[in-house]
Amino acid sequence: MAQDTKQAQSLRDIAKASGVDMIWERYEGQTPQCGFGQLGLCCKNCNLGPCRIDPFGEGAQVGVCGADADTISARNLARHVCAGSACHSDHGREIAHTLLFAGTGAAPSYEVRSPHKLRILAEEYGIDPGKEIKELARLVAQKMLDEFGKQFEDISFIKRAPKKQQDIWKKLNITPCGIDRPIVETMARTNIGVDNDYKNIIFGAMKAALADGWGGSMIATEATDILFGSPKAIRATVNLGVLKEDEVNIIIHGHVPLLSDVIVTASQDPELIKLAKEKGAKGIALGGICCTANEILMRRGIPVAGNFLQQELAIATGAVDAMVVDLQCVLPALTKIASCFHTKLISTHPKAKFPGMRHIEFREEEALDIAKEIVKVAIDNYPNRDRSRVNIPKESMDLVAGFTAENVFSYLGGKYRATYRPLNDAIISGRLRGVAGIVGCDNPKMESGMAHIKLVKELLRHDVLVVQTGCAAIACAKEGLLVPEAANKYAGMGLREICETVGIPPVLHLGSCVDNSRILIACSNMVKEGGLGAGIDELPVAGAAIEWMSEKAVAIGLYFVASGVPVVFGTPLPVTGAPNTTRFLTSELEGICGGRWIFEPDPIKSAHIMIRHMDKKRNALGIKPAMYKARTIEAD
Ligand code: SF4
Ligand code: MSK
Repeated sequence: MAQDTKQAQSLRDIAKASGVDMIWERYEGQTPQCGFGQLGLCCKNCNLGPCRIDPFGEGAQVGVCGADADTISARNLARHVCAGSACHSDHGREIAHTLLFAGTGAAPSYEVRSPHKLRILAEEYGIDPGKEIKELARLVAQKMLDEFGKQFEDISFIKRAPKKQQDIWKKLNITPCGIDRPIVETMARTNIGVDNDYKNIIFGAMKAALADGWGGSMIATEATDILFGSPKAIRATVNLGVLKEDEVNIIIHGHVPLLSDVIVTASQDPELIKLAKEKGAKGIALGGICCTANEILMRRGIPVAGNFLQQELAIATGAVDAMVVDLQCVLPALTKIASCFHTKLISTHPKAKFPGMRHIEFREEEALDIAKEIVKVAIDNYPNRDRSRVNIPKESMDLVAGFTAENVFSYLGGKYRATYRPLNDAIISGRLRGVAGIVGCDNPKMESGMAHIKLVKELLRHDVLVVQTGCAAIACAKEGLLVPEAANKYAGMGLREICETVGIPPVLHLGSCVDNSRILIACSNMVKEGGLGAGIDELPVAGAAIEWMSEKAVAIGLYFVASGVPVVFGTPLPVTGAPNTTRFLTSELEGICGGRWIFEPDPIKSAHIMIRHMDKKRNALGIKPAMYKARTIEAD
């Protein structure tokens, strides 16, 4: 049994002894899960239904309105994409809004920490970058906010994509005009009696997904870099072992770093540290969960306590004095487990409240005062910790995070200038076979995080450089794959040579889920650098979200597919009861936009699908095959 699984099991046993089920038991309680739902064959889009299609061909083959399996499954998928795109893009809007506040002075806790990036963005938006910083912040933020409401004009960052991709999108009429509009339009066409052509519905969904990847998520990444600083490579620690026996432990969980960054500042306040000491603690320790963890990890070096599946486990350690949540990926079940321990749960966002959770509403204008109030709740709760029930797992691991599309390739050997030349040359020479993006959630349907880990190890030994975001990055970090030493242990000869020469890990942590936009930019930069074809679809690159669970992952998957990248999902999208929709997504799309979906639960087989794709692309480019044979690695 893997270390992480053992750790989870012992904390699950503790929860069980308190009579509380965790996500694994609740999943078991749902099995067998609804077959119609899994196949994408149920519809409740109107009150003529709910309807369902008989997958065995004996019962109804159309709903009351006449919609068949392909229409129903495509509409359901499109709605998932809209929800996922809306979620990430709304996150982007919030950060842009705070950037505006930083410019107007309405939110004194925020300032521009990366003026350099602000000036670059200003130039891109056609604003004179020589203006004073606050004015620039205002103007750039306003441009970003305007992107959401555009009606006819293409979103600005679409110009960052290679011309080939832009031309494909234009021809398919899926270039997003605005960010909100394609999402609303796609929701509208999934209504009863509107769009009934499964292909047309999926093209609509692609437009909404592109609005996220090249729009809302990209704005989230850029505005966060401007406000909180462009990340640089940074070493930190990961796993529940980062919790402290003798300090006030505060877990920050969610996605949007507006509050969590200020909590980091509040936790360093001498008055609050003094108060913590008066209560008997040695200090205040912060740890993150999910993507807000990734945000404060890569900019502030804050330890990561865990990924999605560890949120309940963290509370079961008995050592968390407060868990502060913003929004996204926060389980409503937290209130149940917290009721058995002393942990105070605090929701903070007006859009994300939880019955049974204390709500301290976050407002940017008073961010630091609110953050201090929250930290004080945790400190006051420290004396309530029952030492006899504290079980902090000993596992923790080092990791290096903080790579971006701008900095990664100066680390990769562009000593005097940030250039993609060393990367492209390494691929062209065959030292590197290709690049894989391994991203997304973890899922109780699989052994926690293990599918990511097995997939990544298999890719590494075949000389594939891996870039990661989200909970997948946290899972692999816990396994020790995100430190330079991992190259020696796991990488093939070519990848190892590169990593050891420049001192980087073979797996590069690029940030949170919205930072998948960094991967799009990195791919575009590889094309621009030259020698690897005219479009992203020609690159030897592939993606996987093998343990996906969120609708956001579906949106991410689709914007990569639409951008020319094949994407592996471990459990299929809920479309497989509809043969035409499935064939379109998993095969025909490749001839249209270069990317397609692959459904493969086995991580080793998944790795080989990705490797074969890279080899096929290398061959088409006319570049040499991979230089080295796969490295043989003894099972550890
Ligand atoms: Fe049934 Fe059609 Fe209504 Fe869906 S839209 S619930 S298939 S009648
Ligand atoms: S947090 S969306 S579980 S990656 Fe981004 Fe993790 Fe998936 Fe949430």
